[in-house]
Amino acid sequence: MSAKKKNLNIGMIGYGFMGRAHSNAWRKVTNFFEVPLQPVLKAACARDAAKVQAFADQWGYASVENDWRKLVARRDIDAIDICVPNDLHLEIAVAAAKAGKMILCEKPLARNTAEGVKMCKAVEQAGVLNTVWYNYRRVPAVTLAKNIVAAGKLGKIFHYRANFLQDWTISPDLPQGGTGLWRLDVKAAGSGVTGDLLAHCIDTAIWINGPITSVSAMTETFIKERKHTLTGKVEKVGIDDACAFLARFANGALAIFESTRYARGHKAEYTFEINGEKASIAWNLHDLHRLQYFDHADESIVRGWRNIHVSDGDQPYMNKWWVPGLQIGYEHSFVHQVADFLAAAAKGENASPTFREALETTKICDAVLASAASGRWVTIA
Ligand code: SOE
Repeated sequence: MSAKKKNLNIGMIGYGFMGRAHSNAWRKVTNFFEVPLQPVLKAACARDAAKVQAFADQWGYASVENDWRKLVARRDIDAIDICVPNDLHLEIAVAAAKAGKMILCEKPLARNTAEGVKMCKAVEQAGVLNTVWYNYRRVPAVTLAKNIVAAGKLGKIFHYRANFLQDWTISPDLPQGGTGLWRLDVKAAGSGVTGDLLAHCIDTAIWINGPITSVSAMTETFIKERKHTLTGKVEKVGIDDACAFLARFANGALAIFESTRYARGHKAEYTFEINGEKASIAWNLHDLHRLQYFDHADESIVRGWRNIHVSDGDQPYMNKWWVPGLQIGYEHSFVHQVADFLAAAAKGENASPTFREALETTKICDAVLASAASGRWVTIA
């Protein structure tokens, strides 16, 4: 550990899929990035004492807590990393902000806008650094897409198209609720694919193409009842299993978004395509290190879609990794988020997206669900 760097003591709440992805990022970041703060895995926290101890041992956390309130109250913790189901984000974030901790919250920010507004107020009143883990922004090919659009290479944007397709909830025997399945329980998750998957698509879209002004959506819950893991009873399913919506951007572009957990054969297929006056770009999470690019300015006899292998040192983040031609993967997007967070935190600044920025995505998710319920276009407030 560097003697010169100031430590940043991390308190991790949760040990599931995201607890692992974030812990990996905290552990790896200093090996590859010259960050000004040294993250220290100080404590992992979860209710299940045996499981959280095993997690702490595996990932190198120095201590464990079984009550997040105790973790938040600890004076030796600087930053709280929230990796628990969505229904706990608000309470933990508000308490952590009051305790003066920096907060990194897993996406989506909250179950709905009302909760998100309270979270924004809490971090802003306390003046604590805050960010939300929308990790796909920091896949180098996605960051490159953002940079290409920002540089004006596409010209006026006409269309934005995004999908996030999965197939893991097709079986009616799958219960809802509890560890691993809280995403099917509307009380814990807030919504289904809209908050879980379309939130990613929306975050990337508004980051690259600016504000969305109105939406018209349809949703469906294909399996209406499922056994609840916690109650043992068959209960109504409150989440959206699938959602498709049309949108208008403030810059005049039209958009189509679709997400489902019922697209047999698709495991985590997040794709987007942007069509502009001068050029188009397309990206697919299943090939995440590639960016497809079509430039109308190319000489006509060689004009066509370029398949850019994003691994060169002058492409985003790539000079920190291997040598040109050698690609990186999913977990690196989290490492990049941590690297950006630490660089900003050392200056007392926030890394994007802040809670306030991520609230925009939550507002759009709420508008999408409201539109699906009413059958009408909804304007984003
Ligand atoms: C759901 O299966 C899920 O894990 C989301 O919760 C993540 O945010 C997404 O990145 C992958 O799919």
